[in-house]
Amino acid sequence: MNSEMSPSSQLPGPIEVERKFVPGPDVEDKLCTLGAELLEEITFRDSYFDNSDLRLTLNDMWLRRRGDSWELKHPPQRGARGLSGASTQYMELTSEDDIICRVSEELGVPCPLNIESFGLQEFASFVTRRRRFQLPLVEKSNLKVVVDLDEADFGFAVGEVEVLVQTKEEIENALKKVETICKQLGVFRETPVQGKVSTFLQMNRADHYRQLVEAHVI
Ligand code: V4E
Repeated sequence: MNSEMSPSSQLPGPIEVERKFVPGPDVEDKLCTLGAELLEEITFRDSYFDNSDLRLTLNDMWLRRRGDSWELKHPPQRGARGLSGASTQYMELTSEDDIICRVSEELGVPCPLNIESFGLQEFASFVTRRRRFQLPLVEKSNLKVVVDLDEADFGFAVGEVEVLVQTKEEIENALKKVETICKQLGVFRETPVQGKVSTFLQMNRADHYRQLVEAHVI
């Protein structure tokens, strides 16, 4: 039985349930009021890759190199989109073997020895300065909530409330939790807030951006 058939079996990676927001000037004060603790301040470069047909991103698959590591985000359900309402759900793969397997399946090519051998092209690259906060654990809820405040080097800032879950059954609870925290921070919006990659494409690669909008990926 594979993971598609057995919802509670171990998935190849965690599912990231997240809601983005526009960070206002008082968001750090609000985080403080909620008892959030600054976990880290980090700076990293993300470079995103696809083939010449944009096969990955048009199917809502996001392959990136963050620093020295490869990561792949894709919707937890095949054929579905990661964006639902104003929140997103993506499976995160970090094992190179798992990434090669999933990407080769999507591109319809045999598995190469390494990710570079797919011969994909970089379509976005930028540096992010991130301040990551952790909210205190609430009794009876084992959901760890993290809030990221990101500033990208192309003049764009975005925040996100994020919960990682290990099974599909936990998604519903995580969505509710993320929504509640957005309301408590005063940043809740009914409609999705655009992230860094979408904004980068809108500013620098209008045709790629248009195709993603037409495919209802962003
Ligand atoms: C999934 C996705 C993209 C890849 C980038 O994902 P994102 O979560 O925005 O990046 P980041 O740097 O915050 O990653 P983290 O450090 O949290 O792992 S680009 C577009 N998508 C799809 C998408 C969408 N359709 N709508 C929204 C609101 N976000 C993402």
